Amino acid sequence: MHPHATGQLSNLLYDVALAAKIISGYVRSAGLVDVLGAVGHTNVQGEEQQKLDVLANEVMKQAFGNTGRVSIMASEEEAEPILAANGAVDGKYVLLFDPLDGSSNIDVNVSIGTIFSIQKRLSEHGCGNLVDCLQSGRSQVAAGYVIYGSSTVMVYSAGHGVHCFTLDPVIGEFRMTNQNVSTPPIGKYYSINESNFTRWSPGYQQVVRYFKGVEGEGLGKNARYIGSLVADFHRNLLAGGIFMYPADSKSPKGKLRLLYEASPLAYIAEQAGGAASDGKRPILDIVPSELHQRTPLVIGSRDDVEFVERILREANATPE
Ligand code: AHM
Ligand code: MG
Repeated sequence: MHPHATGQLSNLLYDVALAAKIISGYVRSAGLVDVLGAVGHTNVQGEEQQKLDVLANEVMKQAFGNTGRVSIMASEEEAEPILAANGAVDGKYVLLFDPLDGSSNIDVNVSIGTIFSIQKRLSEHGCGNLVDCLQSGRSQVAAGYVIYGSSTVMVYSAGHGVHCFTLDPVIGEFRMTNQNVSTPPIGKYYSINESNFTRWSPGYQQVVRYFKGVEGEGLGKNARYIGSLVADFHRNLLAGGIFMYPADSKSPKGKLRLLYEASPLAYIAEQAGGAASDGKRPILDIVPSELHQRTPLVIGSRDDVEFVERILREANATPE
């Protein structure tokens, strides 16, 4: 498919796999060694950092920073972009990541994950800058996540379908366990933090009433909410379903981050035949203006996402 390929992107994906194995090792030994609990300060998002957040962030920086393949990185845990090898390399890729997503689940043995997004650097040479990080999700060259669940699974797409690899602990390597994943067009699950119900717009409240089956006909779905985006997304990807984190009166721009969470998962969703929206437009079409930009997120089975967009449109068109 790519006769002029240099192999750098493939190697970058191997770097992801290496980082995933190291982080998985820490996660699997949590409780046995001193990696649980908070570090005692907050990150750029104003959220309390956990020891594993910090460890995973360091692992990611070390796994990619000296390879020569990446010139600049950005992490959900750091305020500013991170220059690879202190700016000494001009690798052609940009890496954006959430080193350990689902912080609130770390200490209680619930699935957590690492999310990554790979873009090509815009400038030909040099060490990369903020502009390289602020590209729309549509221009990602690869993206994916690793879920530390009942097994460790790496899911990625480089624009030709979605593929899953399970870490075989016996040989210490990822083995392909699911090729060309296709998500059902209509799902059986809906996933949303319903404790925010009174903070949502009437449109989202309506959507959830339909999904609960208290209004509308035959739309009732089963509720599943883990509180780890990667885990909620992964279940819905395989079984069919929709995950929503709307803007609300507490988080008027939404809670989840465009570059480290929404965009990479939107890329996977679309590659698997699903969809991802901020309620009005595809997540992948949003051109970010800030590194830590937040967005509402509606993601999963294609028809379910379209349904939500329609209900929101109709609710907005209805005079108060
Ligand atoms: P984090 O990146 O600090 O872990 O926060 C993101 C997480 C997502 O994994 C999850 O979907 C969401 O926050 C859950 O939020 P809430 O507890 O408000 O339902
Ligand atoms: Mg996160």
